[in-house]
Amino acid sequence: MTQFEAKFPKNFYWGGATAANQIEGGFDEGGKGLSAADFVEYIPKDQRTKDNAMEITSEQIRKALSGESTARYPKREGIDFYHRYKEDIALLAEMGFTAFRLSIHWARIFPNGYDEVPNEAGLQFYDNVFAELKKYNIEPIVTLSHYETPYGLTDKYNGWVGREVINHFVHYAETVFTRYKNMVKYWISFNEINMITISPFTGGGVISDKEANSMQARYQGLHHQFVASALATKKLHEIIPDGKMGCMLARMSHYPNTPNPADVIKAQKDNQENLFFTDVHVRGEYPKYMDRFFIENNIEIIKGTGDDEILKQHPVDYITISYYMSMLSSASPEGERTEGNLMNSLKNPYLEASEWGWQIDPIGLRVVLNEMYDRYQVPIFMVENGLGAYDQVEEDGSIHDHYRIDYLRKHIEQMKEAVGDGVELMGYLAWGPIDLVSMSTSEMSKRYGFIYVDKDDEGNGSLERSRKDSFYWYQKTIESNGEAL
Ligand code: BGP
Repeated sequence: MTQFEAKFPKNFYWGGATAANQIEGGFDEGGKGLSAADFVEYIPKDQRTKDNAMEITSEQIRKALSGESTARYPKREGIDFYHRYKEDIALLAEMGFTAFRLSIHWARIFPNGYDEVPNEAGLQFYDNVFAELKKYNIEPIVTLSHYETPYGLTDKYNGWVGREVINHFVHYAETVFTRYKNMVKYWISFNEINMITISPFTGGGVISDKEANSMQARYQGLHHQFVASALATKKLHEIIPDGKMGCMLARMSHYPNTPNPADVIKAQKDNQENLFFTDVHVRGEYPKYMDRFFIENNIEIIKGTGDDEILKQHPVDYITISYYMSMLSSASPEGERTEGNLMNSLKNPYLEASEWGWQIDPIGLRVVLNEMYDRYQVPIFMVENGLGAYDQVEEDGSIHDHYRIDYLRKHIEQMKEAVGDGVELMGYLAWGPIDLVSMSTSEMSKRYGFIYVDKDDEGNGSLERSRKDSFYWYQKTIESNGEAL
């Protein structure tokens, strides 16, 4: 047997990924309007489980707007990237980043979402950020909406269930493509587009208790996002000829809990329901297997004239995914479940879990990359992967996050194997390269960063940045193009 050694390609992008609402702060500065993301912190902790999937009620929204309920943790200043972006980008450059994923806060550009004229101060902020990245030759990978539906669109249309939101999104996309056409080549339409079907307010600014049939609202809103993404792709190719549009899926890979065929078909169905999103984005049409799902869930997608043609004519140029864990599918309701936040699944006896119950499966990443590349034959960009963990700051200020290094090393090793298996992989962006506000907990203690930020769950702290052990490890990983792990 010939020894085969997999290697990352020379032009492989290395970096990290963030989201405006989780790093910027500048909550109401520079003309920014309210965003759905600004309300997530008002969702009580006990509502943050897979069953409730972080639903927020119209009453909770009313109390948040009236000031009756104070935020659990003010995301108002995030980690203050809005004022510290130069210092932060210099730290990313010190690690050797060649790419950095961020989102444009839609409500900075169109404060209500439906405004005609863009907010110049908002546009100027991202001019400055992209110029800073360019100084260090760091390629921006820009998400148009990272759970950041402007609240004005919720107020006016109940978010993405309103078909009018398509035009407002396309107007926003056209505005930023035009403004940043010489600065940004790689774009992503919606972060984890599957989220609107799991948590409609987070994923699409939709308040479920305002809709008669929540499942109908979720998948109708999703349809509008599919059409909006395809129309934005059309605009992108017109405005930035070498611009690339990616879709983004939280890949929730499922294994059958046992070899029992009943578990196997359940896993196949669970995987189809997840790959459905990339099927539409890449193949440009709804897959047949979803017809049954829609009938069983009383969903009837109302399409506009020409929607099918738009989807078919404007597929994405590349696929991006987040991958954190794998899950199990079982035909029977029994079985020990993990205690994790959001994605509590059956416990896989072969896997360790993070402190938040997310089951750590590096080989699963190789499985996912192989299956998706084989299914679609378009380049794939890993735009989120990482370990949320409690970090301990030692007396001397050092942070020995060997557990994070171990998690990342194992996933990078498997990615390399996937490249060896023939997968066209564009790059790897670790989630949260600098500690930021957790999406599902709205807290700081679930830390992902190579860079520590002095801020706790109550919002206390100096915001001072410091390098963890993983900072230096990742620096070497990048320098060696993934050889020195
Ligand atoms: C993904 C989101 C990111 C990020 C990540 C980690 O779903 O795209 O925004 O938050 O999850 O999740 P959490 O912050 O809840 O640990």
